[in-house]
Amino acid sequence: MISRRNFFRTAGVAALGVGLVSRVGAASLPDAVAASGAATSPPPLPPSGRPFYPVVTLNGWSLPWRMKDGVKEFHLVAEPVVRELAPGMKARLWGYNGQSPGPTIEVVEGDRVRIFVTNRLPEHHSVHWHGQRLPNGMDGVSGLTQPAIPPGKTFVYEFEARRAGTFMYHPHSDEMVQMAMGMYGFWVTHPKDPEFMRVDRDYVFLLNSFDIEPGSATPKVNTMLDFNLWGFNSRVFPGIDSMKVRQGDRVRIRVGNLTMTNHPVHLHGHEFVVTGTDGGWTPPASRWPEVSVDIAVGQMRAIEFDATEAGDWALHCHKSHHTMNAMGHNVPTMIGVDHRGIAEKINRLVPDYMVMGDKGMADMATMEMPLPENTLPMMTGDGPFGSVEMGGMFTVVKVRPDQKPGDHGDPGWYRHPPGSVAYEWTGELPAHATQSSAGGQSMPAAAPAVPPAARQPARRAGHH
Ligand SMILES: [Cu+2]
Repeated sequence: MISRRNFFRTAGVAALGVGLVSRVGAASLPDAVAASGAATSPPPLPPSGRPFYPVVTLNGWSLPWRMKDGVKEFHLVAEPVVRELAPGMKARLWGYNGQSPGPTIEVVEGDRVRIFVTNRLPEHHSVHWHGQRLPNGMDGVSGLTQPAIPPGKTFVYEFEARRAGTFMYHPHSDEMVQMAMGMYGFWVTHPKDPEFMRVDRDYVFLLNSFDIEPGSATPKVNTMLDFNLWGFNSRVFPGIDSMKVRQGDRVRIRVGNLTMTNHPVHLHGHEFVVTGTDGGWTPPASRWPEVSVDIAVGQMRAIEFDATEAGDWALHCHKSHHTMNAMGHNVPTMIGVDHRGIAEKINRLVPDYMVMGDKGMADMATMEMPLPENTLPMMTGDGPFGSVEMGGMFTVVKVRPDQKPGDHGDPGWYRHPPGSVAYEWTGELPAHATQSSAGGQSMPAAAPAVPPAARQPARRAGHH
């Protein structure tokens, strides 16, 4: 069993000295523990209370609690935070206990739970416990079920975790702004019987999105759909940790969506079933095999599969714009356009203007681009065979025969058995395979002759 002290050390967390104003008095408040980084913390076994198998929060951690007179007490602190989205880019967000998203709260069905919420934001706040059965006055909708928590104040929520399942928490107070700034977290109520629906690996993460102008660090909170950074738990590829799995493990991945659009989450190499929603476990007769599951706004889906196939398997949103990092969506399509002459003319006005994209956009993953400070290439990430040409909502499930039970260490890239990797054909080719079907046919090109970037000298290369 991991001790509380050891847990703090492994999780890289430190106690915060918080100036608290509360009618219960500072002496009776639980520690406000804060995480200092974006590492995935190994799951601590519960040091007190009823037993459960903890979840692993991708690039996140679970909030420690204390037991007081049979009540499980947590302390959430709503506050401005700095979150590294991926190496090379930090964002000024709002979150809980040092990070966005906030820490995962783990309790057991039937637990009496008390959550102290301290508001260190510059504006008022409240926390809604999405999906839970609880007294109406604990539902956290400011104005409707409680007065908003003013800056500097601490409110107390208390209820019984009546139903096992996966829930989210998020503000219900200036909600659009506070969620656009990164405020949300996961809540897992484990079943009373730890063996019920037992799995070997149990991951949780939230889908999220930000609109951060390259060169700046604060999200634009009024953006409705045109986000430029798509993440798992406020990280973007290549900043998202991989999931490490032993071959044959039963794996559960719980994914919540608190963005402004749906995300079809796709797993390679395996079929899965949806075993849970935020409404509870799905009845077994309602499950069918899938390789993608569309997660609508405000929904959670728990998927489960037997990781029978060894390898490095991609797990990503299937909207291809969501596996890109910051880029301009008003870049014209230049495929098939000969713009060498245009580039010469533009270079007389903008000396370092670069034309690209006439053969596709894959060169953007590897070219040395003049990027502003504090932003990320549109697609990147080195794999064992070259650039992965991805960004955003993308990670890898690493299935290995020799990964030890409970070991979340990185085994490195998969070593493919000889003869099991796609290879180059070196034999003869039939004639129709050596010439383009479109060859010799005159068709108009898709793009305007002069890209808009040429009219915006400050935005070099039209790539942001
Ligand atoms: Cu998506």
